[in-house]
Amino acid sequence: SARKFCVGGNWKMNGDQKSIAEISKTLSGAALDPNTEVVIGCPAIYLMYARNLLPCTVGVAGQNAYKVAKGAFTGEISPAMLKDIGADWVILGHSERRAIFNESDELIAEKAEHALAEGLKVIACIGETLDEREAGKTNEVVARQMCAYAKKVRDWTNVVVAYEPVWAIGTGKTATPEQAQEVHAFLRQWLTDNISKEVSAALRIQYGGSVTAANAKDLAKKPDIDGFLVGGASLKPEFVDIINARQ
Ligand code: G2H
Repeated sequence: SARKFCVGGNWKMNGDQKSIAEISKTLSGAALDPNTEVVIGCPAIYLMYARNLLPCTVGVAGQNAYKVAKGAFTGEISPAMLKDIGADWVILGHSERRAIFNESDELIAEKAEHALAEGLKVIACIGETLDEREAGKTNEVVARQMCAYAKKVRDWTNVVVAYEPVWAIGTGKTATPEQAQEVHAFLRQWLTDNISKEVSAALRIQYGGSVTAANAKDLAKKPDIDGFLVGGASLKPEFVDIINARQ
């Protein structure tokens, strides 16, 4: 497709100066597919450090950012701060932010709106829980989450959607390529029906949830899977093989 393959690493709350230097060295020394856009979500405290060590072709992302530029919000960071230190991206609405930190669809959408207004690119996460899938509510849940974003996002150019079924996250239980493609195709149709044909054709939809070097190639063959958001495996050398999954 015309959509550039886009692979995100999500280090979550992992890493230290030593391990980040090692990962950066691995990525600097590797032949990364020039047709894949790569971005790494790094703990905020190490963003500048990682930015300095990673190849300049690899983007860095915050894993969260608040919905306003500055002020009395102890413990938060803003999109303006991410931009200031050389991060071009932010991951928003990850299921861990939703489940552990009680972030609502509405708050996440407000964060996305503000991050985009500040010139950041946004990886907008969505995904159903196991209970929701077993109740047959997968499409309903991802549509609700997309609706919330759509209320606040006017221009989708700088948005990548990450579909991450919660039951597949960090569990080693990857969605099969068919299961993932089914939801990605639903999302593509949802975009056509609710946003526009143009946005539907252009918007990248990543799959996330226990992606490894072993399963990335088959997932990457599916027509509506435009990349990955990778947790555990992005901390390991196999991340290179995931970046190169389309080769
Ligand atoms: C899903 C994913 C990265 P993992 O959270 O966003 O993590 O690949 O470890 O399942």
